[in-house]
This record gives sequence, structure tokens and C-alpha cells, in this order.
Amino acid sequence: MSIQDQVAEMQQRALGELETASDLVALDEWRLKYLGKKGELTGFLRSMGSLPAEERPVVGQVVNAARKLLEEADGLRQTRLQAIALDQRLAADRVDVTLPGRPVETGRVHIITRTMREIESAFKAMGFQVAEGPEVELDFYNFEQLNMPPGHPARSMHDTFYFSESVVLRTHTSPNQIRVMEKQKPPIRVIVPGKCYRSEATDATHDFMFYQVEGLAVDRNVTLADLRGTLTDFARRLFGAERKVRFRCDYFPYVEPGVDLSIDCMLCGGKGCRVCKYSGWLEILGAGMVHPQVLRNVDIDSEKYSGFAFGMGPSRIALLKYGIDDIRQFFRNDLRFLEQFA
Ligand code: FA5
Repeated sequence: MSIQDQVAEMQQRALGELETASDLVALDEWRLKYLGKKGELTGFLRSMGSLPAEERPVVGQVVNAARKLLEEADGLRQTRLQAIALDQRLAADRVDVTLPGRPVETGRVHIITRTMREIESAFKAMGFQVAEGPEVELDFYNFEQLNMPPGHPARSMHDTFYFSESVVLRTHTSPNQIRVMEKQKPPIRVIVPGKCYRSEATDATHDFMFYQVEGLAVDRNVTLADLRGTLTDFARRLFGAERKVRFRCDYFPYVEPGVDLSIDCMLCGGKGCRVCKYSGWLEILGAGMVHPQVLRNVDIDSEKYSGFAFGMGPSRIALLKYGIDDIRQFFRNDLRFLEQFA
């Protein structure tokens, strides 16, 4: 058989096999077999060396024509098989748009964060700004500038974590009264939320880490009536417009006079229950008029200016607001507890 006939036979066979290549893998194999480097067509080109010189161009033409034809057929078959493969994939992966969606797990705002935000927005509505201060604090700010020099008996009310004699974990947010007044001159209206630490034996109402929100207002002619008005408004914004409030004398070395603020117990309506310890009242914060010495400590003229300060614990406020019986629940990270306040 002449080479031309052999090429024609191979071409016929290749076209026949191409029709039976049922997927892209089979097509690859087919391509290797006929068009690949070691394929049959290349075999013919190689064998041309043994032909007489005048036959070579003719055979070369026949082989090239066959290559062209097979390559075109290959391209067509490939397009067809790709379309079939795509159809199969689409059929297998069909999306059922009528299926109900999978629920997306969303996080929740922690109940303490939520309470802090409620407190912040109550004071923002009254023109207070929000500031921050360090948790690792100097004894100087935590105690000394607040009229509690070393050895002062009031220090014993704060069970303090000491890093060194002069560096503590802040036991309250009040050092920020000093920090704010050092930087800013009156008029001042600021609240400072943040974490505080006390080396306490913990119980249902005491934790060793808790939040406080400090407040400070300093200006000309600020009086105890302003303190009462501001804090009464705050208590009613947070606990309901019908709340009764009670101010009583209290003692903090950095205010004079000092007071604490209670609201009538919303659980028993003031009749007396376990939560209010049968008193009908719930204490929510400590406050007072900024002590003139504290103003002098930061070079504010106490003859011209006066102010009030207050400090509250959002954890205790959240306990009361949501009827929770143990403050330690907040940071145990038990989702069963936290999810209740979604
Ligand atoms: C103070 O810390 C004062 N600095 C508040 C103050 C500021 C008075 C400005 C006057 C002027 P006291 O120790 O009472 O006060 O704490 C304030 C609030 O912090 C408490 O009412 C309570 O809600 C919260 N708190 C105190 N200790 C703990 C604790 N161990 N665990 C949880 N909350 C606490």
C-alpha cells in the first residue's frame, strides 16, 4: 500500500474513532494517538526520510492535509464535548431556588455592652462627651489627687491590685476626673466608661473585674441642684419615667457633700422584696460636689468654678434592670445565659 493510501486509511480510522470519543478525557487520548509528538501522523513524517526525494513533497502535502482535517475535526468535537460536559454539570448542580435559605448565625451585643451604651446615650442626650483612661493607673491619680494620700483610711474601701508601690490596676474610674481636668478647662461635661479591678472575695454582687461609668461636670455656678436634676433625669431615662429617686448622704473623700442615689425597686414597686433587701430602694450610684481641693490639685480656681461627679457600676445596673441574680454570670461566657438577652 502506498503512503498516500496508508494516510487515507489512518484518516478514515481517526475520524471514526473521534465520533466514539465520548468525553474530554477520551478526546485527549485520541489527540495523543493521532496528532501527538509520538502519534501516527508524526510517524508518517518521520518515515518520509526513506522516500525518494521527488515523492517527499507530495507525501508531505497529503500528511499536512490530513493533519489539518483532523485538527479541525478535533476542534469541533472538543466544542461539542465541552457543551455536553457543561450540560451535565448544570443538571447535576441545579440550584433549587425554592429551598428555604440556611439561617445565618449572627452575634449579639453583650448585655453589659448594651447597658453601657444605654447609659452613654442617656448622658450624650444631656450634652456629655465620652472619654477614656488607662486601666493600669498611677497611685497618684487613683488615690492621691483624689484626697486619699498614703495611709488615708478610705483607701481600705478599695482592695487594690498593686504592680508596685506607685502603679495599680485602677479600682474605680474616678482617676479620670483628674486626667480630664488636667487636659481640659471648664466648662466640662464628660463621662468615662471602663473596666475597674478590685481584689475582692467575689459574691453575687461583687466581682474582681467590673465596669464603671464616671461622670464629671465643671462650670461656673454648678450646684447640688444640677447634680440632682441631671441624675434624676438619667435614672428615669434608664429605668422608666415613673421611677422615684432618693438621694442620701454618703462619703467619698473627693466630693463634698457626697451622696448616693437610689431608685424605688421596680420589682416590688417599693413594697420590699429579696432584690431590694426588703428596703424598697435600689442604690445605683455614688456622687457629690467635686471637693475644692481636687479642683485646686488641677489648678482650677475653686472660687470661680464648681462641679459635680458621679460613678456607677453598669454590672449592678444590669442586674437590677434584667432581674439577674449573680453578677459573676456576665463574664462566664455561658452562651445559654447570654443568649437570653438577645
Ligand atoms: C466608687 O468607686 C466611686 N469612685 C464613685 C464616685 C464617683 C463617687 C464620683 C463620687 C463621685 P463605689 O466603690 O461605691 O464608688 O463603686 C461605685 C459602683 O461600682 C458601685 O455602686 C457598684 O455598682 C460598682 N462596684 C464597686 N465594686 C464592685 C464590685 N466588686 N463588683 C461589681 N461592681 C462593683
